[in-house]
Amino acid sequence: MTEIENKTFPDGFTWGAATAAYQIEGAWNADGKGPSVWDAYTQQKGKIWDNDSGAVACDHYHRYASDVKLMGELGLQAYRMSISWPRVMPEGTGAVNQAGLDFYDRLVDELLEAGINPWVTLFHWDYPLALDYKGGWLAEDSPRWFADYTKVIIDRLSDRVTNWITLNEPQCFVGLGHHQGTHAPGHKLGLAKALRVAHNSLLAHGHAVSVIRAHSQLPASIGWAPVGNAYTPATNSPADEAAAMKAMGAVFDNSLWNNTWWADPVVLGSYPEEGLKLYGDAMPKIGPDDMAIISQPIDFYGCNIYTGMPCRAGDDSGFVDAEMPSGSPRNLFMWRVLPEAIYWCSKFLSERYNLPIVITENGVTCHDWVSLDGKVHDSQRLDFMTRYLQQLHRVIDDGVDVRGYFHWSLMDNFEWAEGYKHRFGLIHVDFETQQRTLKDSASWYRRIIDSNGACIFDESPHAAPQMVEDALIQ
Ligand code: GCO
Repeated sequence: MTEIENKTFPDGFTWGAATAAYQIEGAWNADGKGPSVWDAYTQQKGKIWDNDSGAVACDHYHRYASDVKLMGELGLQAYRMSISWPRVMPEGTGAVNQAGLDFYDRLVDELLEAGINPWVTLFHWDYPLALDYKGGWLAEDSPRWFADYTKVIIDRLSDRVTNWITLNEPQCFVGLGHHQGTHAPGHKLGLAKALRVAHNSLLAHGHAVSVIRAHSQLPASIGWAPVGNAYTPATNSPADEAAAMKAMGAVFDNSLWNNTWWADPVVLGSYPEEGLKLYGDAMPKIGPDDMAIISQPIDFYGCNIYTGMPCRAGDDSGFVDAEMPSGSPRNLFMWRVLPEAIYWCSKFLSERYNLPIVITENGVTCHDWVSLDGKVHDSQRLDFMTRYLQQLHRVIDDGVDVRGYFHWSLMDNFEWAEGYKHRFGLIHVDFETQQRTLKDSASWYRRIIDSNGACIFDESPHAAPQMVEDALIQ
């Protein structure tokens, strides 16, 4: 890397960590909560690794106060959390469960008291089961159901919460949940119906943006958090760089894994031509006002970036996958560890959509356990974070407006179809005893936050745990 002039991140840059309700809360049927599609899906044998579920998970519902204290020890400025729709509206529509709302009320207060800014995701996949029985995201009413739920949340929390994220990774809950059928609710719909689900979820996003704008008690900042589908150029030749950009704008046949099918409607107000051609007859009917509803202006583009796909220029000015050397680094999911993914994807999204970017998730799953010395030495996570943040700094240096970074995840949690196989946390959780242990990466992240990122260029991540421990003891 060439000499860096300004090593810190921009003033006001937000440093946070993220979680999602179903992955940490547990208390799946406490205090009037209704079941979600994940509660039902995890009860079917053979769907989840080790047949596990989020019924207890990190028991955060009961331990939120001590968890917020740990966030304080980490020095977090912001915390991205999600709300469980069926905890608040057990049937998905109609009756509101006050006890469920009270939980989020207490959590938000606790965060604010600790000086941590809550960023609230309205939908991170735990859809009310009762609504799935009524047709779920395929139903014509589904966008309105989401708008009504959003109104309940805004009425209750928008006197304190100002940062809102509508949907998390529609590519996943539509693609995996409604097309491939490997996530809840496990529907294997054909492409035409899956595209209808996609369209309804985009309408739901648009309605939610309008509801937040109309009813928020404080000025709101609104975004969403799709997957950042990253491609990186195999070499630094202009042709390969153009190929990577092209790949990030592409739509692929019979697949919902792309950036633009989702984001073009939301930001630009129309589906990408390439997708319209590819999907052809499978396209849902689009109502006359739909695109205007979907493209309500948002304030930031949140995106979740973990991995990427190297590619190079093809013969026909297109792109082709590029081989990586055998044995190149991968995480436990076998996703490539590719720090440049965060550089190229942020660059692409910023050029195409011209919105401030917030990295709403980035992290790595490693083999973490509590060592004989009682600590968790997750050195690969420290290294991963340092490399990705260096690339994020690089893209900011190139002029891209990136406003924040949320590490996934605050703590080890229920990793969807993978159960508890994968640990993504800065905090280790013993799921038997619910004992929390700050990993070495938690200390390094604290150091990063305290130095506004500068330490990633001139300190060794591996010295950080001891340094922070010494500082805390003094
Ligand atoms: C997702 C979700 C998170 C995951 C994380 C690691 O991206 O799938 O937003 O809930 O846990 O991404 O896979």
